[in-house]
Amino acid sequence: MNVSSPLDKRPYLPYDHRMHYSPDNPPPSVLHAFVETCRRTPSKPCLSFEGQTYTYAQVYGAARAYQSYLPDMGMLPGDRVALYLANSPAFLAAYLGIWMAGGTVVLINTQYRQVELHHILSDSGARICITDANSTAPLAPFAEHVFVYAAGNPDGHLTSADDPQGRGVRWHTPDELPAPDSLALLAYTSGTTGRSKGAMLTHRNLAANSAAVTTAWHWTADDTLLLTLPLFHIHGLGVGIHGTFLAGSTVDLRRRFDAAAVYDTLSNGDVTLFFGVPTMYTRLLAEAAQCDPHGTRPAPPLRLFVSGSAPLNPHTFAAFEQRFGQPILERYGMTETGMNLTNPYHGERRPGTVGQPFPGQEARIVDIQTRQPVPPETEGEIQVRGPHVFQGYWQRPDATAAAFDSDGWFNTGDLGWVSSDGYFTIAGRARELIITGGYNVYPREVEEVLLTHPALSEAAVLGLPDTDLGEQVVAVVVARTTLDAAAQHALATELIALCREQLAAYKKPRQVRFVAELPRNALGKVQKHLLAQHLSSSAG
Ligand code: MLC
Ligand code: AMP
Repeated sequence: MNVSSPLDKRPYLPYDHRMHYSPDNPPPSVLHAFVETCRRTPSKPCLSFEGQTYTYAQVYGAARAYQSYLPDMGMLPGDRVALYLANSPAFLAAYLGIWMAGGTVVLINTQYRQVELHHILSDSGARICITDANSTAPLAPFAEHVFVYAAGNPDGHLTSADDPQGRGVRWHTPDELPAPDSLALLAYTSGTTGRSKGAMLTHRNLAANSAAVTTAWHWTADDTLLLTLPLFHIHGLGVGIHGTFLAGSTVDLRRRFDAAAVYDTLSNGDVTLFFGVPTMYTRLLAEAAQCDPHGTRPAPPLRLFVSGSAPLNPHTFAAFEQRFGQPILERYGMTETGMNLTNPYHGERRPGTVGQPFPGQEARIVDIQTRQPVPPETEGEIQVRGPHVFQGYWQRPDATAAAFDSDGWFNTGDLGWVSSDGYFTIAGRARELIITGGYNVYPREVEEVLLTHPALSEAAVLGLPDTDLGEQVVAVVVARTTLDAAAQHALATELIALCREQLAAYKKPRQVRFVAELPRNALGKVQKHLLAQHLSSSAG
């Protein structure tokens, strides 16, 4: 699809220096918005992390250092540069620095291991991978193909954090920053074939989405976001960080989610926004019940709680409202599109639904077979369209063509329906996908690893309901020989360890069940719904 080269000086509309971005007036890029905030309010706190606060000028300075250094590492404008970094100030500096140098960021989950790393590094063609001192080991096998650079301080803090006021800084001018239609991100999203695909998002896509999100949620420079989501996925990065930069606000960034620490921070009144996956909300409720069994403490004084990445159980919604004094705002998004649908900021937040299109975007339901729009209350596939939708899959014209219809609607692969008053409900998935604690697992990828074990003849992976994670990964396997209970137990342990070694740890099966054969339909396809029914009725 049409992705221009970086820094190509293509003309674009001048952006509004008053910084009231909106879907009608998005910045050319998130980087433009960031630099504009730096220029206007250099000494404003941008980021706090483990006891240290960094101003916008300090983050800018650290990003600029990457911009200068990357060419010394051999980077050329237009290169893809991989980030394999945990949440830290260094992540943000490297991220912005790659953009300043005209590069495309390739996001990699730090839990990824050999199978995923091999695929993403070779598919993206990244020649440089920025990591931290703690994460270099899994990259060792790839050191011949990518230049592995361990960023700054081992603890992820910024090394060049002098000049908090940004005195003496010459800020980038807008025309020194990437062109809106150049490629900002390659975000890998697991594919139905087991091979993940790089979703190509331009600077324009990201800026448009963030302008819609900040407008819909009334996000302003006065906000402080508590962010515990990982930055290598679109929820933490595209919603949390890009929104912070567009609004010119502050982020309290954590290395990871810790229910006790989050509950504590929410209660002390220093933050105004919290974004999480449903598992975080169920864990926060459990934490509140433990710390305040009678519910006598005042509700945390936050402005907004947002949930997404997986379905929020209406019971969790109700329990949270009762305990925390406000309804969670549920929204729906995807790596390929950023955020698509949202419950309203003002107005009814309807449990079990994901609300309506963000401003400046469209969404509709089409019949699975005919691909024609269906009336309200009728189930079909959700399609979305707008300036936030990605440009296609990296070097996968086949997959790109299949993802869009001739009018430019993107097929999300999610099933749902819309009420007569315009609220969308997600009813299921057209593709095989397990969502566990907000992370996506494609069964095929796990099955392929399981089947490398010589003791197995067949394997099927599926998701079963889980009170903490929403769904848990379960493997159903057929052994080549009959095994007694002890041998089954030993093999199950081996299989889990095999997946743990080859794949991200959250993809490993939590249970392995042995069956004599897998149920198949007349075409030979494994009938996973029958397996799920069977396992649910014989749980244990
Ligand atoms: C961690 N583990 C998981 C898991 N997270 N297993 C299954 N599902 C998960 N989600 C495993 C670890 O690998 C580890 O395995 C063990 O559980 C304990 O790890 P942990 O680090 O203590 O986990 P914890 O901190 O409890 O993490 C749970 C969590 C986390 C919910 C906080 O999973 C999380 O941050 N999820 C958010 C994911 C996210 O950002 N998704 C957005 C994608 S973008 P072992 O073997 O080491 O013991 C998207 C678009 C959109 O979806 O709409 O937003
Ligand atoms: P990813 O590919 O990691 O970007 O995950 C995107 C998928 O997460 C979507 O296609 C949905 O299946 C799911 N998802 C995101 N938000 C929600 C939500 N609020 N409710 C249900 N599913 C969601």
